[in-house]
Parts: sequence; C-alpha cells; structure tokens
Amino acid sequence: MKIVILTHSDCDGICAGAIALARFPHAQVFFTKPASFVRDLDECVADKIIICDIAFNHRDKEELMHIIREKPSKMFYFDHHPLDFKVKEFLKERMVLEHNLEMSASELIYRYYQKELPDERVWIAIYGAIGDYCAETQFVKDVEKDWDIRALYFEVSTLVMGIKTPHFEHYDKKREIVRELSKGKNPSDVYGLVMEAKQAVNKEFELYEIVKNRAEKRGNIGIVSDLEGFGFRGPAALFAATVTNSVLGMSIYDRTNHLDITVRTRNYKVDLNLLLSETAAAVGGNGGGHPEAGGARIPMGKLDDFLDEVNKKLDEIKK
Ligand SMILES: [Mn+2]
Repeated sequence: MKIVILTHSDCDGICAGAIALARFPHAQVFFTKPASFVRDLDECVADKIIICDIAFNHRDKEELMHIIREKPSKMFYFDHHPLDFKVKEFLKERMVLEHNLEMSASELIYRYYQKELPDERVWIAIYGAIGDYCAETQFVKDVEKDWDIRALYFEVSTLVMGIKTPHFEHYDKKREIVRELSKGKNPSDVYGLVMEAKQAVNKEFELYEIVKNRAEKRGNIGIVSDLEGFGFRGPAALFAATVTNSVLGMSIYDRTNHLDITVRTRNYKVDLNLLLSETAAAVGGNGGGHPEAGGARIPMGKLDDFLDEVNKKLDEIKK
C-alpha cells in the first residue's frame, strides 16, 4: 500500500509528519504550504494520504473540494487552522478529519495514533505543541509532568531555531529530521542541528539590535520595513512591538506588486486572525493566521489605510 504524508515544514508540521511516519514507517513524506497545497494534493497518487498542519487559501476551496471528490485515496486530515463550516462538513463526510483550533496538529495526530505508538513518541507531540505556541492544553500540561521539562525545551529550541538557517531550509534536510524523530531520536541527535540553532540564536539577537534602531511607532503599532533576509519575520514583528512599547508589531516587506506583512501581538486579548482578515479585506488585501501570530498581503499604496484600520480596531479593543 502506498502511503503519502503531506505536511507543513515548520516545527509543528515536522513533528506531526514524524508522528505519522512513526505510525507508517514506509510512507513517503512531502512538504507543502497553503499556497501550493491544492496543486500538491492534486498531484498526490497514493492509497492513503495523511495531511498535517496545512491551512488552505479560502479562494481555493471549490477547487480543493473538487479534487477531493475525484480522489480515490483514503484521506486523513489533522489540522488546527480556521476552517469554514461548509468545507468542514464536506471534509468530515469524505475523510477522517481531526480538526481543533485549540491544539497543535502534532497533538491531534499523536492522540489519534497514540495506542499504536511507543509511549516515548509523545515527546514529538510536545515539541510540535510548544513550537507552535499550543502548550496550554490539558494534554500537554499532563505530559509535561512526566518528563524533565527543561530537557524538552532544549530539544524544542534546537528544532525551532535549527530549521531557520539556510542549511536546514531545504526539504531534504527537513525530511531527514522527520525520519530521525520518527525513529525515536531527538532534534539534538540530528547531525548539525544544534550548531545551526546556535547560529540562528545569534542572528536573532543581532536582529533585535537592528529592529531597535529602525522601528517606528504608528499609534498602537510598531513597524519595521524591508529588513534584510526573509527568515526571521515573526521575531522582527514581535521586536518592533517590544522596542516601541506597542500592542502590535509588524514586519513589512515590499514584494513589488504587494506588501507582505507579518504581525505579532504582545496582548493575547487581540485575535490577530480576526483582526487581520477584517482589516486587510477593508483595503482590498487578505490576511489571517492564528490568534497570536498572523500576516497580511496588502496592495501597494494601501499601507496607511491599513494601519489606520488596524489602529481603529485596536482602540475599540482597548476600550
Ligand atoms: Mn501548526
């Protein structure tokens, strides 16, 4: 039987993929992302397809449903990104769907296959959960009591930071991590990953210094524009908020025909997914993500309008 695992290439996706591979060691692992998910799924030929940690663009939903209708493969979908009601109902009828906004994809898939896996594989679920800021669930809290939490955090940091460097950017290198984790190894066992993580940490502290010098405050928002390199957008956005003492931080990149904006908040009462989907749409762009980490694509020339919209909403929330 041919089994394909289709997963996201961030920490949670790698861990969810590793749990799937631990359960089905002969499966093939491929990485995908929201922008190419529909095409990648379409090209996927297998008896069983396990999809982990992938959101899809809402404008692709009709095409996605069409592809799923035509596909003879048995499908499993483990995800925690917002899903519209109609699509969720459709997916439920045609595949095994484990969807929950409250927990990481790694936790969802681990709990699904738990009985068929060695007990120690729960570490991978914990790494994915912490890596995706989803460690507040009862399940994670319970598991954390069973292990030395400091050692687990060392491993998470090794994975989260290590995959930020160009050396581990390539999908083949990430596949190697998935394979090692699935066999019961830890991130720090992956050759070179600890060293790369250290490099990434150094770069992040350098980034903080740069953001400190360049960030500007616009109302409730700290912004930093066109930083060199594209890999540290989340921390850049967060530091922009920190150094300007703002609720929200944005890291803005000029992508020729639109602006690509990464957003983080220091106030967890703000739901970035909701805020960004509304404000981006108001200026003809699109946005969203998770409650505490999001992004937006805005047409050129609309930045001031967008910042005004976001500031207006933040003022309302503050009241
Ligand atoms: Mn995730």
